[in-house]
Amino acid sequence: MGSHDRDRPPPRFLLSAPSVTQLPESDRPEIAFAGRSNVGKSSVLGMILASPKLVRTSRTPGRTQALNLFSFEDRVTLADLPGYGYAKLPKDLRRRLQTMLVDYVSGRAPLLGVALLIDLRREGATDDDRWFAAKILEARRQLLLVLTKADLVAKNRLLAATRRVEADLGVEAGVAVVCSAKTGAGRAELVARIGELVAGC
Ligand SMILES: Nc1nc2c(ncn2[C@@H]2O[C@H](COP(=O)(O)OP(=O)(O)O)[C@@H](O)[C@H]2O)c(=O)[nH]1
Ligand SMILES: [Mg+2]
Repeated sequence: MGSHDRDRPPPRFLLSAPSVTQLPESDRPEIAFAGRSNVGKSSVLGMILASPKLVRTSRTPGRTQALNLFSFEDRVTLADLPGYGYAKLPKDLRRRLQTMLVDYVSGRAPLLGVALLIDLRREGATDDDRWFAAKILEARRQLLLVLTKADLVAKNRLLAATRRVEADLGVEAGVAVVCSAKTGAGRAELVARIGELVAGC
């Protein structure tokens, strides 16, 4: 899978569902993008699809409260999930979104794996990130660790920040993909890793 060339089907917005039960059944492999509010989920998705305008991004955290599905190269579905960990949302809404995320990772039949995004500037994972990583593994989905906003971190901090997140989540050093939706860094590797997940299913 590569960038969308002449002979590749263009990426498409499929649908937005307010809850897991309203998602249509699908026999296409699905990969979801999860992480704290504002971490860059929609931006990374726009970068992968090579179509930023297709995916809504926002400066205001807590905006996406639905499950948004996109078709990538007509053979995999990519899902933009609501963010977690945004303290300013009302408590009952936060709880509802958490339940929705857990229902999705544990119950969505075509779900192959989850890209868990973490902002490199934090130089580590939060309790929320560890909570969700555990849910992904409990549900026996593949975990793809994606570190975002590399353009905002000094080059001499990148490696330490990456190893710190990997250690915080208890994954092997070197598994994370470092990327920047701003510069496009990491896109080829992300697309390749998605291709590997889909090929291995
Ligand atoms: N500099 C920089 N800003 C980014 C990057 N990715 C996302 N952003 C910005 O971070 C904010 C949140 O991004 P968004 O994709 O909406 O995050 P989401 O809430 O996780 O979907 C927006 O203002 C984006 O423009 C990146 O790689 N570099
Ligand atoms: Mg978003």
